[in-house]
Amino acid sequence: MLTAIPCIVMRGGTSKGPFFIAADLPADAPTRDRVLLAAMGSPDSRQIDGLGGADPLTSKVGIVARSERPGVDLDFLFGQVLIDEGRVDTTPNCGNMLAAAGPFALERGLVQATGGLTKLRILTLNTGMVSEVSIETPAGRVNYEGQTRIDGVPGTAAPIPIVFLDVAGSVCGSLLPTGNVADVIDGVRATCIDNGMPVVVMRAEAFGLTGYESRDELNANRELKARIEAIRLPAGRMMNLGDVARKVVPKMSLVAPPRTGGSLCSRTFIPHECHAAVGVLGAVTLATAAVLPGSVAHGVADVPKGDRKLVSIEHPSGEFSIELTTETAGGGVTVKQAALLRTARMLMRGEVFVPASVWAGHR
Ligand code: NQM
Repeated sequence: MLTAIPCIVMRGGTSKGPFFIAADLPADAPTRDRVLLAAMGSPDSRQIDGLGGADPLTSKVGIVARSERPGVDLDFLFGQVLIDEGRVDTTPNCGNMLAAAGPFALERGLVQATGGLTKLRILTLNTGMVSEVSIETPAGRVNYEGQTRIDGVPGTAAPIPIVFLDVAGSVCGSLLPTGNVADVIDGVRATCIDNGMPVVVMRAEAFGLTGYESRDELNANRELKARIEAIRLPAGRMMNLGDVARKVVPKMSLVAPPRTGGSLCSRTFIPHECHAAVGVLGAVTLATAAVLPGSVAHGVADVPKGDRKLVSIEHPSGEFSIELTTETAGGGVTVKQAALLRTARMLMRGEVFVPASVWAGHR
């Protein structure tokens, strides 16, 4: 016997995965996670018995509900479904999947369109982050087609601007959770920072790299991965994340001077595979590191002046621009707001089937 669960497969930014209405899934988290693992086909390196794409960027799920909180339209829970392990990690945010949460909610009637542009305030339950997402809704329907290009996705689509309102210390409790703008971990200078995503920023040079290597080249470098993990484990403890051996944060970013006219070049391990581009909040956090005097990134970044600036993070498949609003006082810099553009697309609408032995459904 199989249990059918309604879902829509959405691309959100440079990620994709099935989106569910929270009430369509089991209420208790362990059963919910077993259902998600069965739906995605984990654990299995090919995810052959499920919807997962056998890549961290396509092994993600979104769970959405109408919010009961004042001033918030939707609650969004992001799940990173591990591929080789039978686990769902809900510790971090995902700004890419977030871009698809609003269109999904409109498609499923959780919220109604308000004129040609629908602005939704979405609470990401993973970290308590609120963002304002704008979706084109001419004649009350989500418009997916448009002229916005984001690197890592072919073609163009309708823009989905996202404004992050308060992301400092999203998972770690503070922007610089070690209390320092730079530390030395296992002999490598590192900035441990969380402005939406816990990230350890290090110079590519410290690993004998240029920082311009391809994703495939870096993914094939086992020695490098072992070296990075040896730094990640103590960094996780220093960042108030405890034992991170089985967590997908902190992400590990290797940075170098910009090479294609941007502000900072990056290669980010999420945390064991190199990202094809860069995560949304990973990019916000890297852009923040780039403007913080004394950080590992600041020394190599080329950032525009002024308190409202576009910081362009170069990555393996292009660049990602973040508009930062900063405040400079007493020699210190504070990031007040980060804004960026994503796109999303509805790919498939239907039901996913999981064995009834995993969950028999709501009765
Ligand atoms: O940083 C990948 C992605 C992400 C997360 C990752 C993300 C973010 O590109 O906000 O979007 O860092 O695991 O989807």
